[in-house]
Amino acid sequence: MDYSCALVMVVAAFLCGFPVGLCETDVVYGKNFIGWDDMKVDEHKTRLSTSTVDYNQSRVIIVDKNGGGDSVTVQGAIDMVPENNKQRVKIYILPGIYREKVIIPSFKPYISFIGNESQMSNTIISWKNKASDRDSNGGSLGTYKSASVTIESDYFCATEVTFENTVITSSGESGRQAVALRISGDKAMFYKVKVVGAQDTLLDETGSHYFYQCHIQGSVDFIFGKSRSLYRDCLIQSTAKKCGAIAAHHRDSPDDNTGFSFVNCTINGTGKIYLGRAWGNYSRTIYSNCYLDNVVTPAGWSDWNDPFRQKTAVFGEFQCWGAGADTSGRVPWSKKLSYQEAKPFLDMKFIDGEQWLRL
Ligand SMILES: *[C@@H]1O[C@H](CO)[C@@H](O)[C@H](O)[C@H]1NC(C)=O
Ligand SMILES: *[C@@H]1O[C@H](CO)[C@@H](O)[C@H](O)[C@H]1NC(C)=O
Ligand SMILES: *[C@@H]1O[C@H](CO)[C@@H](O)[C@H](O)[C@H]1NC(C)=O
Ligand SMILES: *[C@@H]1O[C@H](CO)[C@@H](O)[C@H](O)[C@H]1NC(C)=O
Ligand SMILES: CC(=O)N[C@H]1CO[C@H](CO)[C@@H](O)[C@@H]1O
Repeated sequence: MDYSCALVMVVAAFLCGFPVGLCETDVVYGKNFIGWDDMKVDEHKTRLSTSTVDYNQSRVIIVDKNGGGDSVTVQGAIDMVPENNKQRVKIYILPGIYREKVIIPSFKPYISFIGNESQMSNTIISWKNKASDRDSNGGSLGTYKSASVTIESDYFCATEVTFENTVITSSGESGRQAVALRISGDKAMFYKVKVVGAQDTLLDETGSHYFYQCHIQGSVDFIFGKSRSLYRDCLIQSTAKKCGAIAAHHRDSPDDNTGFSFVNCTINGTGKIYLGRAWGNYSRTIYSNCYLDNVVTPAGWSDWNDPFRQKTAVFGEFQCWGAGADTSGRVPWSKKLSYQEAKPFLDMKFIDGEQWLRL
């Protein structure tokens, strides 16, 4: 889109107020990849001009709970994104605690959540639903709908934002599953993002996802779902009082290309936790080059009380170190991987990143 078109859009903004319609004659399809530019806004420029279009011609919507932006809520900003948008929309969230339940529907792709670089822990989207809460029909909400933030669309990315669910649970009481972030859209990247909860914190539901330099905190099954995801350079922190588990990857067939791969992550915190529990016969979780503190229980892995899964679950470790990395007490059916066996899980190829990430 050229500059004159951008001008037209600015004028349109004055004529009809927010939201700005995209320039109809010059719509280009959102690029089918995520790059660093998608996680940046030039805050200075955005502030100075009345334009809501940044230097890369993507639209910027500012969320400021104090009223200085385009919306005081995050959901308000999402509501301004046109349905079936063809271009990236950057939602720049100023520091503050946004107490709201947020959902990005599947027909709003190419959305970025961007927080101020130095304020990840102060830019928080927080809600407090748990699985046993009632929905509008009087039934129980269930785990999936407990999410504080739900992303159903593709090509989502986020940086410098905290996703939180404040429900507290002491080791797995029923009905207290409380998701902070649920991602079911395909091709998503999370960079320097924090996800905070207790039981069932991060529902990494479906699709291919990249978590880079993120901080994920919880107690029981706090990363769970059916996705194919790479977690690189992340801090995975247990808040379990006694026992808990990090990953509950769900896979029912040996042909599924899904799995959770943790590479160069730090695993620490409190309690004694499993690296993973087998949800479904073919659950797949791999830890490579990770620092495992003594929070990891010596047995390492759980078959979820279904011994049959011991034959088919794919649970492996490659070159991990730290007090929790001693594999001598591990369940005999987990694997110590060779480099060749670990290789497919070590980089972005595992999530077909070469097709949709340009980093
Ligand atoms: C981010 O926050 C810092 C500290 O409050 C502030 O100085 C800065 O202007 C903000 N914006 C950007 C783009 O860094
Ligand atoms: C591993 O992660 C640490 C910190 O998270 C980072 O400083 C380091 O560069 C990473 N190493 C590799 C080989 O990626
Ligand atoms: C876990 O590791 C992080 C990052 O290295 C560190 O800041 C934190 O203090 C550690 N927490 C515990 C409980 O060891
Ligand atoms: C898992 O394996 C068991 C034992 O073969 C089988 O009975 C069960 O149907 C399998 N579950 C699924 C979901 O395929
Ligand atoms: C895709 C694209 O146009 N990226 C540009 C965004 O703006 C920065 C700063 O002007 C450029 O360096 C990028 O090349």
